[in-house]
Amino acid sequence: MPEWTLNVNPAKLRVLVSGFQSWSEAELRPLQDTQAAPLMRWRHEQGHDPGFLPSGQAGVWRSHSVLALVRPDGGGWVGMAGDATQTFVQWEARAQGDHVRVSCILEGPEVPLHWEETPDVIATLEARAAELGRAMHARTPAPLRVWCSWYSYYRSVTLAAMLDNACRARAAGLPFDVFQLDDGFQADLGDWEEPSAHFGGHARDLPGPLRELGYTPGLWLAPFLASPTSRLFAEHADWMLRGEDGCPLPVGHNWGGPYFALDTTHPGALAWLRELAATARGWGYPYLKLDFLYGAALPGVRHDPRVGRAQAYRMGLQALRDGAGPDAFLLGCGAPLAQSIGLVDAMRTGPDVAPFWDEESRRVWLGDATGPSARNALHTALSRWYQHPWYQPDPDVAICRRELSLLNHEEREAVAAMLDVVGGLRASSDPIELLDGPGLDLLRRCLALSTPDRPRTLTQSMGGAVTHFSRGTF
Ligand code: 9PG
Repeated sequence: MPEWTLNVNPAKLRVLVSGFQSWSEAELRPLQDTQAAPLMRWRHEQGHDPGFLPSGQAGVWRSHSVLALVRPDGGGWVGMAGDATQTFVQWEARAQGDHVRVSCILEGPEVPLHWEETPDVIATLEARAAELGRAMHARTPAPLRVWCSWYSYYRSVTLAAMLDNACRARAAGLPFDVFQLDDGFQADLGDWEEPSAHFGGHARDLPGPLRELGYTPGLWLAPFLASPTSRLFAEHADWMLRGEDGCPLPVGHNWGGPYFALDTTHPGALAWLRELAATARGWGYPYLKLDFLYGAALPGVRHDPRVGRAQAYRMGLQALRDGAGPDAFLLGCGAPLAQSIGLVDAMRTGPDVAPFWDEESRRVWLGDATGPSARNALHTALSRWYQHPWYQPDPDVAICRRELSLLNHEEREAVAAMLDVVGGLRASSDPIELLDGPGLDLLRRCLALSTPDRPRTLTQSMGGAVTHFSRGTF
């Protein structure tokens, strides 16, 4: 295990960390603070790497792929993985008396590791992140403007609501590129081809009318998951990732109970994934939001024990890419961050936005900042600004409506401004009929993409925003 000792006073340093996957926390904090360790052990898998949990000790910080220590003058140290196709690179910084110890665990084959002192942490982080992006053949297509059903209709979405919103958006001249159907259209997790009872149609009924309105159809899938009640699980229990006890491993808790994940080293599961993505494409969806992808990257017992979890994850994602086609636009969500480079076009880089600012009970008292809130989403997405060269970031939706929301005027404006700072995808979930004049104006501002000369100055403002967090603004 590579280790370094820095003769520097820990009290003077801040540490920049980034968690396992989209929803895991990323932040810049005083090194002597305590990294939040979630108290709800049964929820760990959803936001944290169960193989590398925060220690919960003051002065000990853990981070995936990237670690930076920042001095007050902006100089410091940067650690970065040189490759993530088969390896998880897990950093730890530990304050010890008058020095700091940094170590790095490689889970998977050896990869080049960059660990260096620099007079300019921001510049070095960006340069190293760009190198990792190039090494893994990152895809960074043009960003898209997306309407997504989740943050207003949640699982009750209907075909009629999708069409109503698309018609109203067209009539109002709202410049969306994609209309994306989220969770709720399917009978069960894994049974994607059967509609839910309430949807009022089939997912394949939507693309035709959307195209006529001038929008690209988008579809949500959690392709690596199977619920215990699904036909997929009943017919192919042998395709599931297993625990040491040989039983299918529960990989999270949502949709009213625990759920399982596919073992993406199983040839049957891989063929099924290719077929699923090809089917969605065949229904008319060239934009796929692939959610809960972390499930295939968890530690567990696999059909092919020689394949590590990072490689297994990429085999599953590659099968989806092969089925969807090279020109499909794939948005990763709930996905291991560095391990997805080159296979997705865009990536959610924080937890879900919610129509309220903060949920202090879960964040502070339960030590879990991976839950939905406007605060958690912005805090995390902003702290990953240097990941731009890995894919288009998706900082999640703006909320412009006043109905069905607890956000006040300042909070709505703050979300909109921060999304603009993050850049990448622009998205909204607002039912168009709930938007009054000021709401429509705010939405139009949110959908205005950054001009091409923006990133350089943005980078500077991002550095400023990140510095802000450490003063406790968020
Ligand atoms: C659909 C949603 C939306 C959303 C995604 C994702 O930990 N959890 O239980 C958990 C549940 C849902 C969730 C994230 C975490 O949201 O980010 O945009 O697609 O799924 O179910």
